[in-house]
Amino acid sequence: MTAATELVVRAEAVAREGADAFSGAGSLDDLAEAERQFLGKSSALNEIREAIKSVDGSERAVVGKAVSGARAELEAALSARREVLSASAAELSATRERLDVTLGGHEYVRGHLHPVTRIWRELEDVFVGLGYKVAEGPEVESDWYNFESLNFPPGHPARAMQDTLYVRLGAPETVMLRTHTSPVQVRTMEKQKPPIYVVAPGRAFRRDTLDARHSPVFHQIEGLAVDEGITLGDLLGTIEAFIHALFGTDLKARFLPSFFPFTEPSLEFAMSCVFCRGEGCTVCSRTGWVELGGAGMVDPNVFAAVGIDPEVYSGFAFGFGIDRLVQLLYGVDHIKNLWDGDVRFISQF
Ligand code: 2NL
Repeated sequence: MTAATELVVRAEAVAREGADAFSGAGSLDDLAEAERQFLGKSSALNEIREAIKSVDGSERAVVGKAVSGARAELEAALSARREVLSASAAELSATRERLDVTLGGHEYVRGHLHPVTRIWRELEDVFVGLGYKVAEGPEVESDWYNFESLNFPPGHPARAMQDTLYVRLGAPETVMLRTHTSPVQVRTMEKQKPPIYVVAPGRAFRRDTLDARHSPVFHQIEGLAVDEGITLGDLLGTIEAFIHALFGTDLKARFLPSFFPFTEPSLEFAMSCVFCRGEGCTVCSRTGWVELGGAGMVDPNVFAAVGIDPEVYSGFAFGFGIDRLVQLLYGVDHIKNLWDGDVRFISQF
């Protein structure tokens, strides 16, 4: 066998071997590896082409033709196999990576405001609608703002009524957690000349033992109107207007005489029961009424304490508990349920 014939035979063998390797490749990666082996720089076919130089001139063409024939055969087999493997790879990823957008996702659980926050804001809205401003102040107060200015003289028994939580700061019993939000109104009257129409919602603190309706931390809203010619009639009308705005115009307001050091005269007010609309039910103990809070005409001593002339101005003030109102509206049997941070309870409202 001449050298040329031997090269031709080798080229044909390489073409067969390569075509088999290509059609046997199980993946595109395997195919790329086979391509390197049979068509790459250091492939057997390249070696054969290099070897042409050692063949007689007259026989080179035969070998060259065999090499390019083998190359064409290999390339055809390669591209045929590549087509098959690419198609099945695409099909595989279409099944494996399919995203079913109709499946839906994880539920997004949306929270809501605490019912006390919500009622607090609704109350603010009602009073803003009546022309009042909303005021805030410190929760730690001095004796002056919490008691003295509000006509509780030192040693007055009404101070004992308030079950004050004192703060260990300065002289004994001079710094305390505010027992009501009235200090905010006093601060407003000191800063600002009448006319004053202000509400002070906020946290207040008393040394109460926790029971179904009392918590040492509670929320109240107080209102204050100071102007020329303010009368008890304005107070009664304002309370009625707020009850109508919040609960409906079919509900009535009721007033009873009472006592507070900072108002004279003083009264307590009730409204028709929101559940039976005054007919009598278990919520209102069949009376048709629910107690709301206290109110009265600002005592002249309070005006004197803040430098407002009681001969020129008069005013009324009122206050009631926000937590109590929430308990009533939602039928919360124990106040601790509002505050022990159990979202399963709060999410009901
Ligand atoms: C209640 C009773 C009340 C006031 C609060 C007040 C404030 C000033 C002057 C006079 Cl600066 N009065 N506030 C008056 C009467 C009653 O609250 O039962 N609160 C929960």
